[in-house]
Amino acid sequence: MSEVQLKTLGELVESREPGCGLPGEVFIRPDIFETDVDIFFYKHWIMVGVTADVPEAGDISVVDVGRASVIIVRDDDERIRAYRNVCRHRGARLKEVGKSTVGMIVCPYHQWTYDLDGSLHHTKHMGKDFDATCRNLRPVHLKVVGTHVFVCFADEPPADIAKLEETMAPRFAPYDLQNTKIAFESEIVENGNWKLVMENNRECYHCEAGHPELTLSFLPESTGASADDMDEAGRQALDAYNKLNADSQENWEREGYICSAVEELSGDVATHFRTQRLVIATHGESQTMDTKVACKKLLGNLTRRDLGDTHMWSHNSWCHVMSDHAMITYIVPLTPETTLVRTKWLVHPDAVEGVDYDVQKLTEVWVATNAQDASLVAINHRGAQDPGYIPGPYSPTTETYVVQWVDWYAGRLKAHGI
Ligand code: 3BY
Ligand code: FES
Ligand code: FE
Repeated sequence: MSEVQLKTLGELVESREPGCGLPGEVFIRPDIFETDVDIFFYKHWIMVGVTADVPEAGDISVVDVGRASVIIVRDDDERIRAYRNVCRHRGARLKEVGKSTVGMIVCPYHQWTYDLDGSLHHTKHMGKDFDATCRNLRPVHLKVVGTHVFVCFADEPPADIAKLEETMAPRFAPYDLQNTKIAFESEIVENGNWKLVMENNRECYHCEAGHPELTLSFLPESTGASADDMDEAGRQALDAYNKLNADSQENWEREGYICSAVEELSGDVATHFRTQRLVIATHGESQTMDTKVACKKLLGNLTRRDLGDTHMWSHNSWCHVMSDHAMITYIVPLTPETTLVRTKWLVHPDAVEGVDYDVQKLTEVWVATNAQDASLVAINHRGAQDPGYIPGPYSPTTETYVVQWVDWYAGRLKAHGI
């Protein structure tokens, strides 16, 4: 009996037609999933939370990523640290996924006890020669950018996160994002491979039909449609949009709010990101149903409501930061066919629910958008598994960031010898 030889991931990625999607196999094969997690989630910087997950000393947030798990903790000096969630005795998981508050980290198995700075503080029965100083929790590399918590499990994390840090720090600064609270968070398990979740996020081809709430705050012409595809009215609207954007950006820049697009999306860079400040439609304030702020108390010490939308993409996250709130999402692959999508809505820490903001109004656009994307990802995943699927061409105008996303994926595989 002859065995069917499976193509390698490298071969499958290379086999794609120029300008077309990846073959369906890369979205379900367990061996490819393992490789993806190993390269894209263990060897690159990934976003795993926000500083408001651990607002006080002793607060802990645990996030599982593949077989790895990270404990994010705010220590007694208010510093945020990250450790492998593995006991230095016989490896028991120290803390379950989610948030808790502790004085020390105590292993549930034989009660080895660690300080919040990771040092092994107390053990029983280990003999007088036991050197506790060699058994501290293993640190995980951590960077806080704005409020985003990035970690990297690799021994030597990619150094090019410096570009993301230096780009984003001054853009996020006016919002004082470390001084925020979580007004609401949501967790969705999407029925699709993580790469399809990311592809979906990198295009707005589906927005007009798929996101009636989100598009209220998007100028339709901002979604990447090309003038070639428009009628005269469309072209006029595009010109008006371009002018509004240019005028707003000039005005914002004059006041020190950085607007320009920065993209580090090529396969040569390990830390993939994009940012830009964009105009919000109609009232220009926030991604809400009426495009006005959902929270009366603005972030930081802001007084202007019309600061547009500063977005940032990384390879496992996206966010929209506006004058009154920030909406921040990150993803974690769970299985080849499922992906966890976590979203947090941040507001000023002194904002009072029911007085300054209403959770429903604050969240309705992105709650709806996330649910819509979940079903789009699910049908994409299912159809791409059909033996009859032949990947078709991406739009050269509205899907250029998907093309770049797939090229980045291919480039990083190559960089890791795949
Ligand atoms: O983050 C965004 O705005 C995503 C949602 C849908 C399309 N898009 C660019
Ligand atoms: Fe943690 Fe034994 S495994 S104390
Ligand atoms: Fe979408």
